[in-house]
Amino acid sequence: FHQATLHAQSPEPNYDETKIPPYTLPDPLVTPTGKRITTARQWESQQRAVLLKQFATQVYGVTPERRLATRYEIKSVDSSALGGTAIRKQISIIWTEYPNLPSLDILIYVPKGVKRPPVFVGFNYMGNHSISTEPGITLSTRWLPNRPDGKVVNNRATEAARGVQRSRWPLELIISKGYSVATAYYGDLEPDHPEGWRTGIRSVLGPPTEQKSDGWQAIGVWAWGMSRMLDYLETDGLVDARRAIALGHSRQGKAALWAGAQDTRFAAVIANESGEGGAALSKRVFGETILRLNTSFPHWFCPQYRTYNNRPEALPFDQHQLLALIAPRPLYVASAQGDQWADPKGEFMSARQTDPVYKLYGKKGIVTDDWPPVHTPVGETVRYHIRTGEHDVKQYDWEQFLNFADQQVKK
Ligand code: GTR
Repeated sequence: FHQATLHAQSPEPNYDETKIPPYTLPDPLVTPTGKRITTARQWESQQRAVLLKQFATQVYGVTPERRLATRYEIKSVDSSALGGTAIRKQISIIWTEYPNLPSLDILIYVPKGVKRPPVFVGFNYMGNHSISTEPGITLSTRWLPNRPDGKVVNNRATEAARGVQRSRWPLELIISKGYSVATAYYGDLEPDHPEGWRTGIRSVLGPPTEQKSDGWQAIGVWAWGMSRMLDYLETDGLVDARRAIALGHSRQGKAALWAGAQDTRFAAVIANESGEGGAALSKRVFGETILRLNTSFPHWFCPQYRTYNNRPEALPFDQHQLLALIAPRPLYVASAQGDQWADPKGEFMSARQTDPVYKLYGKKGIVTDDWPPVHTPVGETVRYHIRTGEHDVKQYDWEQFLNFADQQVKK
């Protein structure tokens, strides 16, 4: 995507702490007119809406308000999944006004013998069949990115694609801890390429052809989709939708944060290696930049965001304020040492900066400026860790997320 333009305009990514240009972060408790917020009530009545609007108009685009009419179709229920430990259910959200629009196909695992457990809600990258080798999972027939290993060819999954991302979804562990999982393929809503909108939700809701500078794009669509999954979960007696944990990795971490910021029904949010446009500070120029993000992925953010290409200092806010919009709900930001592109330290600093807002609610976030060493989670209601290894979701990450959920969500 536009590699020539990228090279013409942007220097090599910076990985040198001493070469970060000086910057100041806006205080989340100061309003744009300079007024200081001192109570949770003021935060909610004055600052929250202002910040939400800034992120909508400057970064992710405005989420359309129009509701699409839906019908939920139960496709399968298997009460002896995962060796008899779980119920596996597949549900399609059908957009009834638009019969040609692909359905959103949800896959749910619920531990047996647990009454209405909390539920992790998050998109997968390669189709529901990619999270487990269980043959009962419908093989996605949607557009998928081709794989060099030949498991996805001509943008279609083959039987060999079952379970290709199962290491990212340790279902046995999650189920054994008493949690359920609801996932769907993010491409059901918009295939992840610049022309993907033509077959997705944006073909009927706020298409680019009608778009203003603050028109929503793919990250906005995926965030919206998380809320639609939650709509469904609220109708399913098997899980407790009041304890739904929005979870996302990388680009889906960006979407999960934006979903959690807008939709306070999510009881907690987990952003794994979400990086630039997610948890990482934009003004801290390290790893990926706004310019690179908008150049590689022109379909992710609203057109207005491009005006900050190469000039993050002009942003009237930074991503710590997006994280603060999750308050007072539990928030987990996770990084990996091998993922410098996502600026692990910038993710930590951003999470740290939410502390004054959590304090308004009597909650403790991350109360240290010291970036912790690997494998040392820090913080209470807001938590952070960095692990060794590359950009991915690992067993280690899930173990921490589950501990966190035990303490902050399950109770
Ligand atoms: C990268 C992108 C990151 C992150 C990542 C991912 O190419 O630059 O912002 O979103 O993809 O989603 O894996």
